[in-house]
Amino acid sequence: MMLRNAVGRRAVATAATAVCLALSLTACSGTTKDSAGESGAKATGSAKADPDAPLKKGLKLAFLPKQINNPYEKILDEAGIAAAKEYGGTGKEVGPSDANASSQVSYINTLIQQRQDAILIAANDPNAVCGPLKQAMKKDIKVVAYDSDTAKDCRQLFINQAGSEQIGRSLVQHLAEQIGHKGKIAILSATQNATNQNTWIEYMKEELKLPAYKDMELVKVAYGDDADQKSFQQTQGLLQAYPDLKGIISPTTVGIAAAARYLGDSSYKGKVVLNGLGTPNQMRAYVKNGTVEQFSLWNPEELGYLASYAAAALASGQITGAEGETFTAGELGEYTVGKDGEVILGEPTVFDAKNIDRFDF
Ligand code: RAM
Repeated sequence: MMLRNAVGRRAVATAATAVCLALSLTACSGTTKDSAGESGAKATGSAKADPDAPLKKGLKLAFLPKQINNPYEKILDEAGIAAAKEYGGTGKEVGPSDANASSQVSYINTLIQQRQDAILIAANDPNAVCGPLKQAMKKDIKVVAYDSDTAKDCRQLFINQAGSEQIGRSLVQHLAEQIGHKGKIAILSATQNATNQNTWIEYMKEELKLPAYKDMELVKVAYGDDADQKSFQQTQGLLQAYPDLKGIISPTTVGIAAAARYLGDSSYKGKVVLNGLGTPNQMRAYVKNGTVEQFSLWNPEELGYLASYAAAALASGQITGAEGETFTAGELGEYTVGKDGEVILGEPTVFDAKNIDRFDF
């Protein structure tokens, strides 16, 4: 079994169902509004899917994360590479050490020269990578965005961790409950161009417009660039500028861990609520010492695994990226391609002191 956390996966499903029941229906509907625009399937031209085509042997996959030194992206890519071994292919991870808008471009060009069968990309910018990705697709290299999307016509599929609307809205809902729907809040994001964070933040802002949040004010969106030290300093800056801040949402695993480290050693510990997206292994200590009460995430191993199988299905002609096509993602089972080439992994899980020790990633 390639997924290290197979037991954890079942736990995720169970915990997610429980969380879902505890949330409003809107938060659990899984609908996304961020999929307007051109269909990713267009890039495939007139190719027809053959659902019975076997997965080709010897496929070469390249994973291009936002940045290689991000522990979250590492989990995704290692799981995707392990999945490739399951179906007789090979995978590798290449990528920049910072998450700049254009830092991935030269890597894409090299991967095209190497004639990879598929490029999987967690995009640092929806448009900066588009030219080279279109070149790749012209040369029949399949392009799958995972974690963070490109513009829709620059890839054939986007493997999304969960519905973007659900992620954004539920983070506001959770924080609001923790601070009694009252007070100043801030967001500590990743880079200014990150497609995934920006989409989630749009939905956070939408949620905050509802009457339930009339006594809450979003005072600032800060950017830590998914760099640990910058995220730490941005947290410090937020609290200096807004000493009466009640809560911070950090929808990035790098940001939330750095913010927790800052808060945990400061007089704000236990006073300023921190919520967002983190990995249990990075956040465990802060949950145990009372700095953080809860945060969310999906299983990143599953996301990498699903993306890998989706790329193989594309490269084998099982699917083209058109809405309604289905494919089997190994032990995760069957998935359906949604609107605009989006495939959704599942529901996020909320982690807290009660369940965090059941997870190891
Ligand atoms: C960071 C990255 C990544 C995001 C997670 C939640 O690791 O910004 O893109 O999905 O956080």
